[in-house]
Amino acid sequence: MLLVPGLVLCATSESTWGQIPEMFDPAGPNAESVRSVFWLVLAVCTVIFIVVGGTILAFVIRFRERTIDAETEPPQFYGSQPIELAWTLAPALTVLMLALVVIRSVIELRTAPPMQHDQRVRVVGHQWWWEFEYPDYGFSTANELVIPVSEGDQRRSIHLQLESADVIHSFWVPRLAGKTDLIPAKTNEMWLAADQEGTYFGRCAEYCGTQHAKMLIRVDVVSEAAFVQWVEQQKKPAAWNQAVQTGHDRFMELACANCHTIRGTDARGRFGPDLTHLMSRHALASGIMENTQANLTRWIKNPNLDKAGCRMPNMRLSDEDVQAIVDYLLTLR
Ligand code: HEC
Ligand SMILES: [Cu+2]
Repeated sequence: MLLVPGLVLCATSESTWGQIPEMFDPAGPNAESVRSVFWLVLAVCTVIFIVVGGTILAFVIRFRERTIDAETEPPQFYGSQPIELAWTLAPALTVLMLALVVIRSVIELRTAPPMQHDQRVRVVGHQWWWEFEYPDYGFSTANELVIPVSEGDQRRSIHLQLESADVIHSFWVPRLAGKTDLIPAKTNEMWLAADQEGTYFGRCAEYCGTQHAKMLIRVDVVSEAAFVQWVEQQKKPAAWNQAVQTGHDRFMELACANCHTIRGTDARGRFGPDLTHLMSRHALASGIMENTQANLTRWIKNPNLDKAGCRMPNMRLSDEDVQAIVDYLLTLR
């Protein structure tokens, strides 16, 4: 039964960002230590399973009743100190050993390694999207985290400061790190580092409401040079383009500006994603669809079509308004 929602979840990510979470293929030290703990625990449990299951099976066969003889009972034994001691001590030692290993890994994962050039990102979980703020550079983006690769003498650890704007969420990018919850009124921290350039996918791992399944994360790990270039681009305010003046004006007049920020304009809302460089993102609304003109139009016409119950209302705009606003948004590169 549990498999069904699991398969549905996988199918959702398959159709949008094309991958299923892969904790068995780590791309960084943090995910690697999670994997080794997993294998160790699995190995120990497998040995226990074989010993216990095997003994039960052997005894069932060896001591099964061969002749039906209800009159006499088999011989009864009571109490055996060595046996009692053995079955108390062996599990206690096993549990202690596993606990020590897990505690060591947890401490390791909580405290960042002494790497240079640390990068800080503030992650805020919202129903149902991710805010990624880069406090060192003064800009904010959504759903797609861009970080520099950590290799050679350019070791980079990324510090995430995790917060929530509403309910509990959980940040999980399996190939880079284990999960950490985002809890209202509390700040959690974690770090990660990526050994290989590439794109890694994740998702919210704590049920947070109806569209929890559509709260995907994309992490782009890029070279140092590409990262610097990306930061420079993101730092700029929105480009000004007179050809889309109507769309710009409609955006400011309608409620859009109350929920969204576009740096360099009057739009300073913080409730929804920052749209200053909207078109630099690959997907819309936390990975539910590709960021294309057609999808943008569909989204603004009625966000509920693709993300029912999402926190952006259907504004019932006229087709001309939608068209004008989309033309404007397309210039936000
Ligand atoms: C009540 C607040 C609110 C209003 C008003 C609002 N939005 Fe949104 N908007 C949101 C929220 C919240 C999201 C994130 C939805 C999600 O992913 O679940 C969002 C998402 C978006 C996105 C996708 C951003 C991304 O990076 O994926 C775009 C584009 C957008 N809004 C444009 C608009 C436009 C244009 C208007 C005005 C016609 C508007 N919004 C009005 C709250 C609002
Ligand atoms: Cu969530």
